[in-house]
Amino acid sequence: MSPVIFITGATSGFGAATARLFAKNGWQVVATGRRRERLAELEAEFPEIVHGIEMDLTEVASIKHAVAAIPENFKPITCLFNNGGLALGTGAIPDVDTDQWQTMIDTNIVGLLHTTLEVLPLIKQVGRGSSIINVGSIAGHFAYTGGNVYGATKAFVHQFSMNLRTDTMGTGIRITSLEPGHAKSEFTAVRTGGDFEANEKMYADNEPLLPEDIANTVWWLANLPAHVNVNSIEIMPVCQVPTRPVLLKK
Ligand code: NDP
Ligand code: 8X3
Repeated sequence: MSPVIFITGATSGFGAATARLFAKNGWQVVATGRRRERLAELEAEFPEIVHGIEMDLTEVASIKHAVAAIPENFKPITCLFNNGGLALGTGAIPDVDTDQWQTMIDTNIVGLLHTTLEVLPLIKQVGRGSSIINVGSIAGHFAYTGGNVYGATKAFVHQFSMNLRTDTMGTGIRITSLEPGHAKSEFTAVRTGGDFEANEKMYADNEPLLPEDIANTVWWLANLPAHVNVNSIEIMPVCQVPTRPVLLKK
């Protein structure tokens, strides 16, 4: 049987690129996200290999329903890619929208927690050689104006990943906090409430990471020898430096 990767946020950016890379290279893929039409595109591209399941990370019932709906031939799970997430808003406190704060917390923290809890029994069946790869961000440890709650949700992802390692000690599961910097996807369009022009502008005069760069990193992590655990990875494009990492444009 082929190894299986369960991906959150497979409808765009890092998740979609990872789904395609793994599907092309002999893995089966459970692809999740809210946008059914994009899941259908992936299924059509890789019939029998990609199985799409609609899932909303902000609804615990939706997560439980999605995991319960994984077909038998897509079990057990070898890798969980906890990638789905978002930033909303760029305002400095107190110029913020607290509904946006709540959505980021519900998606990036609560959704990731419940996905992990639900998928864990299916990963434990694989044990040695399996992995959970959680998407944090450089925003989890570099402060920038307007990064307030988004960055804090990603700091949570880092520490939760380390704590999960201790809780799952002895199971053989590897756990990584994957922390990218500036990367081109729909991230800025979502953050700005659908401004695709702002999205293009953000990446126009620089050379950001591409979703494929993240997919290649996930591939490397998931295929490391079974005794190797990379705790965390910070990955940036060459145009971004750790002393001044933020490219946010007002
Ligand atoms: P995209 O906006 O391109 O993709 C985000 C994905 O998350 C989509 O597939 C979307 O699916 C999914 N998602 C968002 N909200 C929900 C929800 N409520 N339920 C289910 N799925 C949801 O951005 P990226 O690919 O860049 O983002 C992927 C991850 O990487 C995020 O966690 C982001 O915070 C993180 N990140 C991004 C960086 C960047 O510069 N791009 C840098 C560092 C980290 P759908 O809308 O169909 O539900
Ligand atoms: C996305 C990176 O710096 O735009 O997590 O917040 S940043």
